[in-house]
Amino acid sequence: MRILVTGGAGFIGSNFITYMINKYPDYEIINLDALTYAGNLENLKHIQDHPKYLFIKGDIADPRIVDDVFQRSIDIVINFAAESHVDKSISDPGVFIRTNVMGTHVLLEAARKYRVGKFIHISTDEVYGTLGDTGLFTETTPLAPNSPYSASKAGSDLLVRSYHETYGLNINITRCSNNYGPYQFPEKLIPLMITNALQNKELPVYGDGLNVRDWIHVKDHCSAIETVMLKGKNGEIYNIGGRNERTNIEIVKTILIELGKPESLITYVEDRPGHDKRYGIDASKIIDQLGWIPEYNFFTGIKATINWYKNNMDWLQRIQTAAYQDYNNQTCVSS
Ligand code: NAD
Ligand code: TDX
Repeated sequence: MRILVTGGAGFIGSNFITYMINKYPDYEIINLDALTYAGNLENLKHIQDHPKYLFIKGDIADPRIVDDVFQRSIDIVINFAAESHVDKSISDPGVFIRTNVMGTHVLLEAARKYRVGKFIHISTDEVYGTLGDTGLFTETTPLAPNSPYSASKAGSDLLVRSYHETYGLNINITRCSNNYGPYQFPEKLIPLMITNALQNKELPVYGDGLNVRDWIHVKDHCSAIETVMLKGKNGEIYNIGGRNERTNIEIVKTILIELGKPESLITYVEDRPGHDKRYGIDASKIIDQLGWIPEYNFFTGIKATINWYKNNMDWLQRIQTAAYQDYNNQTCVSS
């Protein structure tokens, strides 16, 4: 079994590769990643010399590189590669369209040409837009993305769907809620707040802090993707979530308490434009039909995550000083 993971140097992709290499030592994993600012090969230092793991530096939107990679007889593609930060999509949407929409199209064309066995597209609950005070997103909730990021993800989802309907490509789309855990780039809420609190800097909370996100530990997301890989029904979409809805301010206060830092570090700042009020995932399809079971309790998971960042300040500082990019340059092999 040879699996192509795209975007494997990022937060979820690197956790997924580690999870799979440990659990399936006979599977071969190729990690194709462009090493944007969000790609960090230090996340995979522990397996860089593993005989079943190969890193290739390359852009999923480059048809030549992608074609080269697909000549290696790929059985399954798992597409994590994306621009993933909503705030960046507001200030610079173009790169989101290029990577998330056009890059996915390049991968789909190669999957079609080389008759890949399965194409799993890692998407997000943000494609459904926002919820009011009640209700949950199901797989049939209409798409109503509100940011350039979520619109580009919705666009890629629809392309993936069309390659199933038109060309018979074996596909699954997964839509997961907000992930937390080790190796998340410190631009996202939880690692940013932990980093700032550890360094006694202000914690910028958007608007009133009452927006709600549905948090899941990244390892539960990895096991859900594994489940879809093994048991997902051709053409199906699966929502993934841990039923852990929290307001942002609750998350921030939990971090401050755990780190023993004062609430005076909290600073309310101007709200994010188009800020989705609430996400909540109904994951009953993957649970009932495929037997996936999330394992992490939110309070133990978040405490372990806070401790991970506290104990890995060198990892954080190497991002802050850009030293991780030197490591990337020394380690990578271009296609
Ligand atoms: P991330 O930003 O940490 O990592 C993205 C990775 O993709 C990086 O390694 C980057 O170098 C790589 N990449 C970017 N552009 C590329 C390109 N053109 N070609 C090849 N590689 C490229 O993102 P993440 O948080 O790990 O998210 C991974 C996937 O999961 C994304 O598709 C995202 O939309 C989805 N997702 C994320 C969350 C979350 O909470 N983080 C939740 C649901 C879904
Ligand atoms: O500094 C901040 N202050 C703040 O109040 C940041 C970075 C965020 N926030 C708020 C905005 C959101 O309500 O916290 C919440 C979470 O923000 P992000 O970490 O940026 O995540 P979100 O916008 O919810 O999107 C995330 O989840 C779905 C990921 O970034 C996406 O890639 C994923 O698809």
